[in-house]
Amino acid sequence: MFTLRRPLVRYLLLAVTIFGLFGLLHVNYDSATEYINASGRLQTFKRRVSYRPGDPKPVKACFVILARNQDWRSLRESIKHMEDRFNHRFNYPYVFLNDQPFTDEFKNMTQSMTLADVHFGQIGAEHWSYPDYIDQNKARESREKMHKDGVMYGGNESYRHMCRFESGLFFKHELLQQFDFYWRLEPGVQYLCDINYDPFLYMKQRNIKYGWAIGIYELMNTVPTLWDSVKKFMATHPQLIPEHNSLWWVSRDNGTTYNGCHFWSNFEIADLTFYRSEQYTKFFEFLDREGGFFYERWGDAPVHSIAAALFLQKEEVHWFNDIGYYHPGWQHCPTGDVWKQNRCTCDPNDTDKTITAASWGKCSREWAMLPDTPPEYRKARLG
Ligand SMILES: Nc1nc2c(ncn2[C@@H]2O[C@H](COP(=O)(O)OP(=O)(O)OP(=O)(O)O)[C@@H](O)[C@H]2O)c(=O)[nH]1
Ligand SMILES: *[C@@H]1O[C@H](CO)[C@@H](O)[C@H](O)[C@H]1NC(C)=O
Ligand SMILES: *[C@@H]1O[C@H](CO)[C@@H](O)[C@H](O)[C@H]1NC(C)=O
Ligand SMILES: *[C@@H]1O[C@H](CO)[C@@H](O)[C@H](O)[C@H]1NC(C)=O
Ligand SMILES: *[C@@H]1O[C@H](CO)[C@@H](O)[C@H](O)[C@H]1NC(C)=O
Ligand SMILES: *[C@@H]1O[C@H](CO)[C@@H](O)[C@H](O)[C@H]1NC(C)=O
Ligand SMILES: [Mg+2]
Repeated sequence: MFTLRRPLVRYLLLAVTIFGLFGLLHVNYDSATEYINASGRLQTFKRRVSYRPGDPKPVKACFVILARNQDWRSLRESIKHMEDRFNHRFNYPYVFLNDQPFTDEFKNMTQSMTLADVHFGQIGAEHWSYPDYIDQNKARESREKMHKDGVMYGGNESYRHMCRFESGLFFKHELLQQFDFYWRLEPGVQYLCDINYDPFLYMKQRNIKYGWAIGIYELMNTVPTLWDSVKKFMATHPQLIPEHNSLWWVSRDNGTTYNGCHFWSNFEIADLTFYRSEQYTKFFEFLDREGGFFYERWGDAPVHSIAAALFLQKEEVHWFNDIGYYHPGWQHCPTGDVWKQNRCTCDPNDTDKTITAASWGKCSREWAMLPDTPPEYRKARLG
């Protein structure tokens, strides 16, 4: 009798201990779900209560960080902001990518900033090198000329591989295959307001493919012939372009010229099915063949943005107007009740920093003027 009960007691104790540990973790994270609301009162965040190890996430999503080993210091700043303002409640994993192997120092110094899962991946040479049809002498000469002409990053070779990778290749990395959505994070950025809900879920539920915070003009001397190539693509692939798209935002003359507007892709939340689509794949392959990633200095921001304008309807693109965000150069800062409620620390009236308060923010402001898609043409389920 006695010998029979003993193991049972042991198992019970073990079970109680394990559940107790989970319970402790649960309580710890739970306490972080309180926030000060607009009336200055402590309120409990009710949407997603807390994280426990092993909990399924509502969306298969991650942060993607392209970085060099020496970037760990400024990345700690970015991750700290992301965790404090958002991710300590949601624990979405981080995927770090690099064309070089990550050092132990980089891994330690970034991993220790979050409780979420982290993955470190190296980019294969085939995604960070010259396609065989690129004339590397011509590419070098054009870098020298652009450098002489004072084009920003005009003489920079690695910057071009970075832009090409971010334009059409990052989502092909093996580590990203398990994810449906991603949020791009860069070194040295700041999140300036609390984010009390899940932007991934917000997008998924509304069939939104692309989310942005800052819209801005491009330096046109980095993309002198990009629009010529886009026009060639439009002419040769009309079947890929829906009738009611967002073209107006990037071209006010029905496709004749590019006005330079683009979403500043250092902040970007996207449904990866957009990038993995036949439309986007053909678009990137076409542009890659045109050579402008190397003979000019095409950025991933105008490439993503023009694709969104061509292939997506207004309702499939979302301005996260409520997310306060700073990348060196500019910030987006919400106003009014959102500013108060989300405990923003930025100044929306600072015309030197806040994009919508400055003349360079015309692109952001004009997004609201883009006509709604007529209901009978809408692809998006709004809800
Ligand atoms: N692994 C790797 N990452 C890079 C390289 N160049 C840039 N990156 C990353 O690519 C992203 C964009 O590069 P940035 O240097 O931030 O370019 P930018 O945002 O246009 O310009 P600034 O932030 O103003 O310098 C960042 O996440 C960088 O860490 C590179 O050569 N190798
Ligand atoms: C703030 O929270 C209190 C409870 O702590 C609640 O009574 C009040 O309605 C909330 N105010 C707003 C604006 O949400
Ligand atoms: C990184 O962390 C590991 C494990 O904790 C440790 O052994 C190693 O010395 C650390 N390396 C650096 C460069 O910090
Ligand atoms: C190239 O651009 C990167 C930014 O992506 C910068 O950190 C680096 O110093 C530049 N290199 C040169 C040689 O200008
Ligand atoms: C815009 O351009 C398209 C294709 O070039 C053409 O079919 C359409 O009629 C034009 N619309 C207007 C308003 O000019
Ligand atoms: C910005 O300016 C407006 C108009 O002057 C003012 O009402 C508002 O309080 C200011 N916002 C902040 C956060 O300072
Ligand atoms: Mg940057």
